[in-house]
Amino acid sequence: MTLVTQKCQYLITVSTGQVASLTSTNNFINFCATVPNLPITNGKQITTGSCNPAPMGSIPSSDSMPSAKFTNPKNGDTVAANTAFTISMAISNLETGNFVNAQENYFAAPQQLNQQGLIVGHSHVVVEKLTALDQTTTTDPKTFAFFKGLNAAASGGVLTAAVTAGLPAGVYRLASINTAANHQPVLGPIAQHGSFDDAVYASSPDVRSNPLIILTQIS
Ligand SMILES: [Cu+2]
Repeated sequence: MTLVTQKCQYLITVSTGQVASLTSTNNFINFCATVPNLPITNGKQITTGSCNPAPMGSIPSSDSMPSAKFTNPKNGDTVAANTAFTISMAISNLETGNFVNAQENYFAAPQQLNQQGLIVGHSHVVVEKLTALDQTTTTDPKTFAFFKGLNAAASGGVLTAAVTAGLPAGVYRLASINTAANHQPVLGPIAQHGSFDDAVYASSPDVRSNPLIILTQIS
């Protein structure tokens, strides 16, 4: 009942505090001309910012929205410190294994769908070190402990990434970045949807110096 009510409010009422949308008669084809302080996005990863005239592209139906769930490590798992392990993530409704040159074509083409109406793309995983599992401060996206583009197609619906050097002792957030082929985050057709990405929290304790942490984490 509550959910239905909230959904209807969202769809029907004009919420106070809404800001006016920009409007355009030509789908903003010249939008970047109105942002003269930024260079045009050119396929490179312009770290100082840019304006991208590429359209968002093809949007899947609500029955074909991607979803992902880590299968290793799972939320709350403990991983041995400084020991190789493999991240694995189940993924649905994404035609994985499609990635363009990230140095030449980053964000340079619209999202595309395959014959079945699924987004053509790939995924990435990123591991960020936290100060604690219940950290409430935001992280710095420029800093991470591990990052990997998952360029291979999923095998049996599962993507994998080898963390060959393992991770130092600590607590971490592991998150997915599910994207279209040109590395832009996937776009869905409706505002209210489940997450297209997953995030789990795992620790990599030092067995020798923190035996108590290990026992608490495992129990
Ligand atoms: Cu990518």
